[in-house]
Amino acid sequence: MTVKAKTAGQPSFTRRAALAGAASILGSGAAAKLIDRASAAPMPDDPSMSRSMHTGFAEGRTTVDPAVNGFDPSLLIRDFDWGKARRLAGGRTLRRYELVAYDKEIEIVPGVKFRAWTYNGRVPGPTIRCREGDELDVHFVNAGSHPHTIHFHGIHRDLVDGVPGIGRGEIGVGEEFTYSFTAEPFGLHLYHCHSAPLAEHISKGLYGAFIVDPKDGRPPADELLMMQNAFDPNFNDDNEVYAVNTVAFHYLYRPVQVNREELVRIYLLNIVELDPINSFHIHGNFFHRFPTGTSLTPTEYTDTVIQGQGQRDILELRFPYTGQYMFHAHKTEFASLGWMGMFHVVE
Ligand SMILES: [Cu+2]
Repeated sequence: MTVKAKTAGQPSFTRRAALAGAASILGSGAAAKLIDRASAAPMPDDPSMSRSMHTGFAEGRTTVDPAVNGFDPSLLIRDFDWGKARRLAGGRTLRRYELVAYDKEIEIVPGVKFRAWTYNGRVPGPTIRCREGDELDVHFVNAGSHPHTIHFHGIHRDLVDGVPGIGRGEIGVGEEFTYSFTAEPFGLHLYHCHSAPLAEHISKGLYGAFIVDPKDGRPPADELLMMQNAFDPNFNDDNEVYAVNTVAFHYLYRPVQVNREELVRIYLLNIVELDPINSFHIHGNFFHRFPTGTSLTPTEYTDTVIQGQGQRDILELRFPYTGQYMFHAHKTEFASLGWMGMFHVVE
């Protein structure tokens, strides 16, 4: 079913109702039960699990079938787009990326559809990856229903800033444009549409991560992209569904498998509209925090990080023990509404 504003014969879907439905996950030790169950044997489609989870959502399914959306959060989390690379005279690297904006209905929790605006049919859009000093050509085609842009965070000329009225400005429906600039500074950045109204163009799904590696790279690690996002499927200016990488509770049922003692590097961003802050908390562990990823020296050793909209951090950690470790917003309401996942640490 597609959730809309209250219509005849269709129950209204409000944040309060969603929260009441999902409350059992955090209340009465349900979360602990889930951990016990998961450590016994990961059985993500266990019907008893789905009952506790989806009161108010679709019965009988725990995760969204990746075939429905055409993207799978379990793969997207490790999917980095290095573009098509070519060595230029003088030794620099030119990378070319293809981004196409189009409208697409996606499922954000079983039974809840959302009419998204996407880059390349996925939310978040491709994770654009390059090295400091690379020359980038981002070829953008607007196959959507509204004028859009791509606004990159980073250092570049105003002409390619992707805001209305400056340089090429908005790219009309059916039009295309190539954003060309040098990748700087190194760090973890964002890109998103900057058309007006901005909150709508962002919250509909037009955003992605932009990672600029330092010239000499970072230490080898198992790297994970976590875009904290949220959705307002009934368009009442209040989010009802929260997630990392779009599908609520996805990583609770499909834990992120990592190896004990291997370095894990999390690229963490917050793009949530309509709420002033978001947060990430890990169980049974601490991480080193590199704000915006613009320094190779961490500023903090902690287990919780708070982010405003547009803020991002690189987190590095190793799990000393095998087992199941939750990660979730330490904003309990967001966790209850979908922003919750699990690491499965194996030997
Ligand atoms: Cu847009």
